[in-house]
Amino acid sequence: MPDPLLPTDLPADLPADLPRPRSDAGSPVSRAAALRRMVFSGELEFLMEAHNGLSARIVREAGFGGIWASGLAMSAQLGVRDNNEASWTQIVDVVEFMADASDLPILLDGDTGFGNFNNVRRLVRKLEQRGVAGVCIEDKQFPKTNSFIDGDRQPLAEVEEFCGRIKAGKDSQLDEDFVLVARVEAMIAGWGVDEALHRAAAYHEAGADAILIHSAKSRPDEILEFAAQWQNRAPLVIVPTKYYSTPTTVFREAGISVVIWANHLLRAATSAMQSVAREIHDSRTLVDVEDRVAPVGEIFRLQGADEYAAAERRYLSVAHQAPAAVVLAATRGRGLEAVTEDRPKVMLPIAGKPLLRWLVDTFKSQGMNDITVVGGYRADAIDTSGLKLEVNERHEETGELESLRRALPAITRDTVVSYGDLMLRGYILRDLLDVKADFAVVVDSSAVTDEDAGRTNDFVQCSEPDDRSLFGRQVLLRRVTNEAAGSDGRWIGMLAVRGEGVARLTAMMERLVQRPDFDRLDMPDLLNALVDAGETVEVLYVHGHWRGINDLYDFDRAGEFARP
Ligand code: SPV
Ligand code: MG
Repeated sequence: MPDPLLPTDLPADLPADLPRPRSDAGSPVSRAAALRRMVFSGELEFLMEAHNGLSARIVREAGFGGIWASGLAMSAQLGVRDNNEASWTQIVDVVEFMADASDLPILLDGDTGFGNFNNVRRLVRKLEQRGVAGVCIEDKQFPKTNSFIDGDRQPLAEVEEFCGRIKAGKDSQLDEDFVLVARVEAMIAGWGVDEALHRAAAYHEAGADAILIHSAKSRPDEILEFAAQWQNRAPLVIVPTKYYSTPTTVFREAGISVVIWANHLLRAATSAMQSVAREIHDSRTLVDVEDRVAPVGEIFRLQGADEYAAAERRYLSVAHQAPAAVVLAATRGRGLEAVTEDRPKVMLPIAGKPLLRWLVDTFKSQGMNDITVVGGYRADAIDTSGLKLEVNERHEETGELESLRRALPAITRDTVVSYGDLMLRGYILRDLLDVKADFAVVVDSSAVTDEDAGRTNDFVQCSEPDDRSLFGRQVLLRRVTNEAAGSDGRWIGMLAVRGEGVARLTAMMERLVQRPDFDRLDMPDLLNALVDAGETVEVLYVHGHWRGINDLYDFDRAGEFARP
C-alpha cells in the first residue's frame, strides 16, 4: 500500500527515514508547493546543484530543501557543452532520473525554454508530468551559451518576446504551485542595472513567480544595487558562483529569497575523479586509493539496494525464488588435523578446488545464489566470494545446532540446510527441491557397510525401507541414530525446509535453545525433535552419487568422485 502521508508525485522507493515536505499543518505537500513555499518563505533558502540521480540523492541526504538541476552540470556530465548540445528531451530525461532518486523539489535550469513560447509550453507540461517543481528560463536566444563564457557578447531576447514565453509557460501549468522563475541576463551582457530592473519588472508583470538576477562579477555590488532598487516586488534568486566570497548574511540582509549553489557537486566529483584516475593510471594499483573512495556498499546504499531487497521479499512470489542455502562448515575435521592447520575442512582442495566450492557450485547450478556459510575453525580462511559468512566463535565447545542458530536470520524462505563436507551429483539436489513436503531429507539406502558403521553416524530408520517399487509413495523419517544395524540408510546431511516449515523450524530451534544441553546438539537431534513433535519429514531415497568427507580416507578418495 502506498504511504498515505506521501504526496502522489513522490517516488515510492525512497528510504522512509528522511523528512518529507509538509504543509504548516503537517500534511504532505506536492513538490511544486514545497518549492513555492521556499521561494516565498521570507527566509533565505538554498538550492543545491545536482546533475543526475545519484547527486540528487546526495543533495537530499545532505539536508537541502531543494535541488537546482543545473544546465551546466547536466550537460557536462553528459560530456557535452552548455550550448544546448543536449536536446531538451535529453535534459528532461536526466531530470526525471533526479526526480525519481530524490523527493526534493527540483527547479530545472530550462535555459531559454529551448525555443519560443511554444517550446516553453511543452516543456512545462513535460516537467509537471515528471514531478519537477519549477523551471527557470533566461532571456537569451536559443541556442544559448553559458553566461560565464563571453557573457557580454551574447544577444539578449526582446523583452516582449520573452514575456510571451513567460505567459505561455504560466498558462500551461496544470498545478497552480508550479514555479516559473524568469532569469535576467542584462548585467551579464553588460547592459547594467537599469536595464535589468526594467526587464525584471516586465517579466514579473508577465507572470513570473520570481526573478533570477545573475552577475558574473567577483563582487556582489551590482546584485546588491539591483536588490535595493527592486524593493521586494517579487522574490529574488541569485547564483553567487563568481562572487562566492560574499558572506551569506549579506544576501540575507539584502532580502534575497533563494541562493543557488550552482555547480559544486559537479566540480567536487570532477576533482575527485581526476585525481583518482591519474593515481590509478600512474601507480597501476588500487591500494592507495581504496580508502579514499566511497566503498561499493555506499553506492549500493545510495541506490536503495535495501529497499529493493525488501520489495523482493514482499512482491516476488516465493515460487519464483530459488531456495536459500545454509552450509554448516565450522569444524576443523576429525582425523584431518595434519592438513587443516591453516584452514577448515571445507577449504581442503579436492581436484583443484576447495570442498566448499564443489557444494556451492552445485547450489548455484540449481539457481540457488543466496548461500550462507557458518564457519568456525579458521573461518578467516573461507573463500567468501558469492557467499555470506556467519561465524560460530564457540565452535569448539558447541554442536552443529549452535552453528545453525547463527544462520537462522538467513532462513526466511525455502532453504536447504547442508553439511559443508558434502559432495553430490546435481540431480540429488534437484530432486530434493522437487519434494513438496515442509521438511525433506536425502537418505542413501545403498548397503551400509561395516566400514561405514565404524566411521560415521546419521543412520536413519524410515517408515519403509527403500524399494524401487516405492516410486511415488511417501516415505517418512522415523529416527536418526548412530546404529547402523537395522537402519534403512544414511542421511547424507541435507535437509530441505519449505513453506510453513520455515517458521516451524525456527520455532523448534527456539525451543531447543532452551535445553540445558543445547551446546551438545547436532543436526540429527533437530531432525528427531521435529519427528517427535509430529512433523512430517519426507525421505528422498538415493543410491550413492554423493560423498561425505569425514576423514583422511574420504578425503583421499574425493578427487575420484569429483572428476570420475
Ligand atoms: C547553470 O548552473 O547551468 C546556470 C548557472 O545556468 S550559470 O552557470 O552560472 O550560468
Ligand atoms: Mg545554465
